[in-house]
Amino acid sequence: MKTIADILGLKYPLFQGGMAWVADWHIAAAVSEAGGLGIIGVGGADENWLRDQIKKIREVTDKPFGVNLMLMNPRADEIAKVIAEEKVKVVTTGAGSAGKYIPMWKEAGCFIVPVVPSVALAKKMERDGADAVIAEGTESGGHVGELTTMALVPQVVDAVSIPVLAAGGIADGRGVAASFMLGAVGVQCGTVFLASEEVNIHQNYKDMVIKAKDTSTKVTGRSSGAPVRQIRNQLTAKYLELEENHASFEEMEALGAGSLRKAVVDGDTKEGTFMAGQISGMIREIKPVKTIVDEMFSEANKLMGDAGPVC
Ligand code: TUI
Repeated sequence: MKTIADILGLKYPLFQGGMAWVADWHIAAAVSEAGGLGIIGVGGADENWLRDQIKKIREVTDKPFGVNLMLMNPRADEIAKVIAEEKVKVVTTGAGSAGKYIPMWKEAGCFIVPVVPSVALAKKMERDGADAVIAEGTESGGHVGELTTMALVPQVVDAVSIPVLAAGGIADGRGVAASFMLGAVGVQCGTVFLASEEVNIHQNYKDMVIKAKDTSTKVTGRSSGAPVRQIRNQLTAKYLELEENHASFEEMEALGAGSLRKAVVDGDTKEGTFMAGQISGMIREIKPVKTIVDEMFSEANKLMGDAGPVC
């Protein structure tokens, strides 16, 4: 039977998460060159930014890559069109339901992989024509659902007939092996690439991940309906205090405005939003992407023998 890596022309069944502000062509090209699927994460950027990023990645690699559309982006319609026009090989989506774009992307020949936090959304995405789903547990960084990877992945695997990739808390061969044991055919990792040489983010962001321990991340925004996991700092303390005091949505929005840029571009350790997953505590050093990926899969293959990803 064909593996997801065979279908997409990859060495490893590994997607890189489409991290807003972080996942530009630099990290995407490095992951694709290393044998995974690099993904350009559009986040809150516009369609012109995406066109430029696609042009740049095509200049530096001929390996397959993908684009992630964050569905809360106000310019989602225009960005979805660019994805189709550029015939991007793989499209992942987050923070919403991708249904309305699927026919257009299918027409363009894209392989469509929504990120889902629940069985209900996985089933809906399958009905709407998705080619696979990524079941993402709440261990992940950024916008998260409620269920853990351990509970979510097998339930999604049982509920749909399309391939399922696992995400949330995976940063080494043990996580890959565990994902396969849960029935996943591949993994998506984000946090581990924050501690890579190639990722185009402020050094302070990388240092925050390296210094983090198991309990260093917090989820803010559960009460306002946009829960976001990030490394604890002065901003999260203020945010959680506002939430406890039932501050208005507007007050909390104002506090968070522009804070991801402050983290990624300015390295503002006090007022930036340093989105990262719970597995940050296991990540101890900055490595080249190729080393991260090769180590992850040689460890997974050792652990799993013939049941493993075989790559
Ligand atoms: O989307 C992500 N992770 C993200 S997006 C992002 S940008 C952002 N910044 C600030 C606030 C909010 C977003 C940073 N990280 N992961 C995939 C994911 N999707 N996690 C959870 C969901 C999700 C949640 C609810 C998907 C669908 C959903 O409801 C669908 C519906 O409409 O029924």
